[in-house]
Amino acid sequence: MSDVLRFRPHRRFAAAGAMFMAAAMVVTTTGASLAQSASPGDSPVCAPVEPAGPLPDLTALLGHKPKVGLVMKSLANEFFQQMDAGAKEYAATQTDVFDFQTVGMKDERDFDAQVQAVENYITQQFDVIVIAPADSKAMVTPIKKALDAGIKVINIDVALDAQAMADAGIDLAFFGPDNRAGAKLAGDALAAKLGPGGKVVILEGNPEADNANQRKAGFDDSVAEGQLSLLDSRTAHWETEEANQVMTNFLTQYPDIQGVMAANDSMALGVVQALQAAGKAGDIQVVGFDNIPAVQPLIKEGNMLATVEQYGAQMAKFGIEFGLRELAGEQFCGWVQTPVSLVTAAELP
Ligand code: ALL
Repeated sequence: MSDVLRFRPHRRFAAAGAMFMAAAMVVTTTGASLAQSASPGDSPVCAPVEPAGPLPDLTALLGHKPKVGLVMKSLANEFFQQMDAGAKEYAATQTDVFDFQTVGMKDERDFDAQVQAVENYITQQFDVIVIAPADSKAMVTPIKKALDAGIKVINIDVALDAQAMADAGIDLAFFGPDNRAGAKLAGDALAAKLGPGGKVVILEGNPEADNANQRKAGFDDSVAEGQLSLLDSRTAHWETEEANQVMTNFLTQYPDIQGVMAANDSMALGVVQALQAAGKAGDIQVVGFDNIPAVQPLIKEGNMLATVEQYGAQMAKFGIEFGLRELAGEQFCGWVQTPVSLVTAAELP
């Protein structure tokens, strides 16, 4: 598994086409390597990803042992179960450095639970909140409240909306993958399998989440480049059961579907269930995103073509680590890019 993170300059400078400078490899306290590319346009307040040295004694610095809280999305989703387990495992090795708590949502649209979780961490005077926002715009307000209370907030997995942040007067770094490029890896695998003219549908994630929109854009890139024929694209809100229903309807509406691109594996599971019910599993190609344990047998048996690994547990661990460094006085900005990789039967044991 690759632990490489890439540091990209701030989006506004990246958009302006700033030149990347030489990359430097460093090793973090989690033992993973980071690649940093600095841009001449970077704001001087942006700390380099490369750690300047070991962390100071945070308990002595703050006068108390820091409290770090992780806010995730649906704990019914294996992606977040793995993130939860990985983050707790890491925190258990650092109990002398910080105290740790995690919280998730009961399902993918339980948005209020996220707002409540942030509020609770503010009330309990947490020092760091690491959060995968369920809604890129709506979560800006509670996050601003946490920042105003002096809490360091680390945005992982789903980028906050740039305009909503600008409107609120905040500018947080994003620690997460290139979702568009990741989705294109899966889409390209499907395009290669079907060839030009292949008839496909897309199942999208929650439209409120930036990563759902990025993945849709990546699938669209594969459709255009691979000259696929896109029959339809609808959201199933990241959920298995809803994807099952949407796919069942698609099969009636478009009996000649050849391939499905699902923006996460929870939805790919629902797609495969619908295909199994229709006796079409294995005949219609399915790609997903996350590499959760539940899809691996499906890929090995040929009921799914591919998925995308995005190293969720590592993402949370890096989020915690960068949060602690912010407590020690560093300030990050821009996009610290975490890795993605394609997983097919060839990559599975
Ligand atoms: C995203 C994650 C996963 C996940 C989805 C559902 O933020 O990156 O792909 O499956 O949320 O909540």
